[in-house]
Amino acid sequence: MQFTRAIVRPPARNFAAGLSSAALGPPDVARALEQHAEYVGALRDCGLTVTSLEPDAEHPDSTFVEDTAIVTERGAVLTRPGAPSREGEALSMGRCLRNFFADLPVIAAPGTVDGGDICEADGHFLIGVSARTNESGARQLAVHLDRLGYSSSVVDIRANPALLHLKSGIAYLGDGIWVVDHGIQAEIRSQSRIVVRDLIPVVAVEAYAANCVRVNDAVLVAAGFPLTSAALEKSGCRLVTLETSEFRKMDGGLSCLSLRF
Ligand code: CIR
Repeated sequence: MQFTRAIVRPPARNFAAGLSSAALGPPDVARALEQHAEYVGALRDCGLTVTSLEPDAEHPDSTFVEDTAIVTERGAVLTRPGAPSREGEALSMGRCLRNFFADLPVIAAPGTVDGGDICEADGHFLIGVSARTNESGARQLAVHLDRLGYSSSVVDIRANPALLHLKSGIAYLGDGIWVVDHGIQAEIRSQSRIVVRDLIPVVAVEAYAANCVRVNDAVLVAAGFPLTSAALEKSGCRLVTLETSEFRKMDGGLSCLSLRF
């Protein structure tokens, strides 16, 4: 899919009050803002028009906009994020997305879905069931996607607590190219509805690098993971390397920082 737009939200001053299991210390908010600005610059360089929402200090995790919606070529679905402190983030995202999508179905309680658990591959959606996305949310999302003409299947990552979200461990780059964390390779290979032409394995010491993002003709990758970057380059990807240290401290990566459509 060729993207023309992205929605982002810079971190608020209390970004450090968000959820984290990373044990890497508190993020430096000024540095996070710089890294965010570089990320937005990279999206613009890829040809995207970027809508930047106001920072939202009521929701310190709200810079991770990806979790609040599933946006496709044919329509969007507003999620109900699985962490109670993040549930309210969907409200303002809904206001923004209604400018682009007349029909915006929502995931309803008791369902929960975090967008970070949803991975699209050529019209098929992998739905990660995780500590954040529950079975009710996955079922509701599958119905909404079916109405849009998309197929979907579930990948249960609950036995893999190192992965916060499905896309913490996998990325689809198009043309059958997958980037996959060492702990989830068998699960991805067993998915019968996707084409796996080239599986780029991510070794344990570089696990964070699995969260990379294809944006048109570029792949955004996190700085500091030479093995994964070398493997991606070997597969013919044009890499844009970005520093994400402050978002990593809050369990976030490159995909989480935008909705792309
Ligand atoms: C959270 O725990 O919800 C945030 N601190 C990190 C969310 C990262 N989002 C993502 O991977 N899609």
